[in-house]
Amino acid sequence: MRSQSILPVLMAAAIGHTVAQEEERVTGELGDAQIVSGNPPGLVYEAVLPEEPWASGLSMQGNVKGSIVAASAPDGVGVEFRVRFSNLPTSDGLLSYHLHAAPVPEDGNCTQTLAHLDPYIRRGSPPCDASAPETCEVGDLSGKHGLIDPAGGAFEAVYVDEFASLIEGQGAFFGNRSFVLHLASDLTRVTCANFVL
Ligand SMILES: *[C@@H]1O[C@H](CO)[C@@H](O)[C@H](O)[C@H]1NC(C)=O
Ligand SMILES: *[C@@H]1O[C@H](CO)[C@@H](O)[C@H](O)[C@H]1NC(C)=O
Ligand SMILES: [Cu+2]
Repeated sequence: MRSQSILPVLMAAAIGHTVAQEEERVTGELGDAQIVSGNPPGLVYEAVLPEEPWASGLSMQGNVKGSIVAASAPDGVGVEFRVRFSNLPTSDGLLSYHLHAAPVPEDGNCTQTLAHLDPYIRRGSPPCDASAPETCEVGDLSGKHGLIDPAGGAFEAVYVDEFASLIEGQGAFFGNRSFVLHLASDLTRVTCANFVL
């Protein structure tokens, strides 16, 4: 008897959930990001954070150290990212990081890297749904693969992003661009670096 009375409630809840998810699906003006296959085997780019802080009023003990190594995935489908940061600021909450559209200029100014790498014109708001990464900005690495909890001061992650490209000429190509590390709370740009082959 009990199960009979509860079943309609469960069904209604499930249907309501599905409808809500469909209504909220936000993707790019040019549609979902396409999975990139054919990334050339053995190709490796690296972005190493600078020694000198690009500081923006943060009370940091020296600069964040670290790098992102980006290599073609073994099967060519997407790019494998190896992310390592240390000396992270521990008093400003979570951190985010993204591939940005423009490179860092000579003077190290992270503002000049412009916005996220976003070839499908999705934009950063509302936040990316990590369970549907094809709907996210290609450059929103922490949106798709996780924010940084700086507790302990260090962070490491290894993952494949299927939508990033190491094929020159494609919109999702980032080998001539940069990444930026931000405070997740207000998007303050903490530090940034260029990818180099
Ligand atoms: C960095 O670039 C931005 C945008 O061009 C500019 O407003 C800002 O003054 C620059 N900051 C520094 C420290 O040069
Ligand atoms: C980087 O390369 C892409 C594709 O090859 C190109 O469209 C873009 O303009 C380049 N960006 C910069 C900042 O050089
Ligand atoms: Cu960013």
